[in-house]
Amino acid sequence: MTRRSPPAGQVWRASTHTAGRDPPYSQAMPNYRRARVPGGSFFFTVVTAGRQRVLTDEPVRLALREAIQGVRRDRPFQVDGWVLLPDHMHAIWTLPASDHDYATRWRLIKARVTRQLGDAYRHSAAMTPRPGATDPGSLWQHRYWEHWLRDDVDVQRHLDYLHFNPVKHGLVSNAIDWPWSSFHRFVAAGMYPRDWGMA
Ligand code: NI
Repeated sequence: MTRRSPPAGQVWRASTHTAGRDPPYSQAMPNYRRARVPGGSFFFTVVTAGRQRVLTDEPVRLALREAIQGVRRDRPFQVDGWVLLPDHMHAIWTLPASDHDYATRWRLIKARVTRQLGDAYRHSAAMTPRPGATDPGSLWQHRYWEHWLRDDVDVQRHLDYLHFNPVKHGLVSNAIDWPWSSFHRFVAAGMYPRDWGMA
């Protein structure tokens, strides 16, 4: 089963910005095929407050995983790809048909993570208080970037971008060497060769 596009004429929120430029390499694209729910797919970039490099800390990773699981129970969505970098993350989600409320999902996920980490991170510079706010602030930048993926080719292009990201940011020289990435799941499924995405 291949991915279906949203119904003709359906209006999705236009993207404000995307980091999805063509990756700087010319290897063959993997064959991206999987069962997909018939909703819209989106690419996201979410950044920590003050670009603090805390996202790959174990407590943050665990809080994030728990938050996603918790939010998905009430508001399902499919995670197609994910990469955690120290100060930001990229994700590709597919939402159920006729549901494009990713904004609520992200708001809940971000709030859960911030709340969960309160004790550990509350007094750290990682949480930037909002001006005039009485709460301890958020672990996250308020704004994030989203981009609707119009078809399989677009999804695949953004998966490549996402999986190449640790190399792009100079953290590793091979995609396979970055532990916090859905790349490993794709390699296991035979969708990328192990040596894909070398600097
Ligand atoms: Ni990035």
